[in-house]
Amino acid sequence: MLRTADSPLIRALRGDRPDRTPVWFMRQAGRSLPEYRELRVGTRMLGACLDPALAAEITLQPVRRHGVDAAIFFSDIVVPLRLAGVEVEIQPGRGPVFADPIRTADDVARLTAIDPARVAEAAGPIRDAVGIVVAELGDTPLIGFAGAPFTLAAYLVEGGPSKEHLRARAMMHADPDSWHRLAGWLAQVSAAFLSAQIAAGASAVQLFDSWAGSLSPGDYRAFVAPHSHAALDGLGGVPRIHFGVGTGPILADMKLGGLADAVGVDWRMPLDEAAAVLGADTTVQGNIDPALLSAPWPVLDAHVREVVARGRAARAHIVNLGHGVPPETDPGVLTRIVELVHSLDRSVARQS
Ligand code: 1CP
Repeated sequence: MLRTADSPLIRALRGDRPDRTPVWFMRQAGRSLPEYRELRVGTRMLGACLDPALAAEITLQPVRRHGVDAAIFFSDIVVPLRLAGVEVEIQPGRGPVFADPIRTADDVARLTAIDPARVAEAAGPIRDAVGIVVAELGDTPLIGFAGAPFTLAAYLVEGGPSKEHLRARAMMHADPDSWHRLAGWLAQVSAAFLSAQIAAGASAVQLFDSWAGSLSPGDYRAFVAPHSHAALDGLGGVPRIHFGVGTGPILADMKLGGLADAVGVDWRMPLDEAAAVLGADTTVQGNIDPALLSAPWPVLDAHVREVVARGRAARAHIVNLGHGVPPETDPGVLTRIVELVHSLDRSVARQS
């Protein structure tokens, strides 16, 4: 961690305004890059995640190509469940699918009887991959990640991807005891996955609660926030980023009482408004609209400049997208955004 302590990303997470505004992209690994598609031929997604040399190489590709200020570890939110022994596959073009959805109190009891320590025991390939990555990255930080309990439960309870996550939201109210047992167990599983990445050299972590925006603020506070807090607590001094989509109404809650050093903001809320809600003790991350990645460059250029300008209202800003890179994105556009963000800092420095 010392190696990366003065990097723009880690400084911004601590609340400094480094000379260069850090920029990275959610889902920068394994999406739009032709060199990724080439490497993945003949290997299933979870197989790639558990092959240390392959996962390390895919993690490093976007750093080499775009000059981003951080790597995000190539893996998936369901990998720790697989390490715990849960039967899950990632279907191309669809996403995670579970052989046995967790719907009843008995299902929850059976699942949560698995000792979360199994994740740490089975995480050898994760630690090996992280080790290879950090040795190559030098002073560029690696961000480790995990899925938040609610977003993981949205897949587990449904059995696969869903739009409104009705079954998970129903369980909270129909059987709150089972819900809390499930979410509490998922928090331990995600914490074990984060700890493995940190132990092997990750310099920061991000908790993805991608689907938290489907919850009412009352449900978020009662049924979800305490478990997300547990997933991110007890990781030592490693800085933490907390991200969700459509979280405008629960943005202040996403701070998790100050545990999150940075909160991710999607494209729906201007960053100066987000900064006013989050206050002076939280860094903002975001919020280029992924839809504009396919717009003519002058349109995207103006949008990125506006995002950076509004981000100045926060104590510090990490430039990112409001959600992941769409798979059909032209990678050259991402490189151009990195160059633009870095050049804006120099032009502001010259003026002052
Ligand atoms: O930069 C990176 O791509 C890093 C690796 C990464 C991350 C951070 C992957 C690889 N997945 C994730 C996290 C993840 N996985 C999230 C949170 C981030 C987000 O909101 O985008 C979520 C919700 C998932 C679940 C998931 N896994 C989906 C979404 C399904 C849905 O509900 O629409 C999908 C399609 C996957 C598979 C997956 N994960 C990653 C890749 C490269 C792929 C596609 C693999 C393939 O089809 O071969």
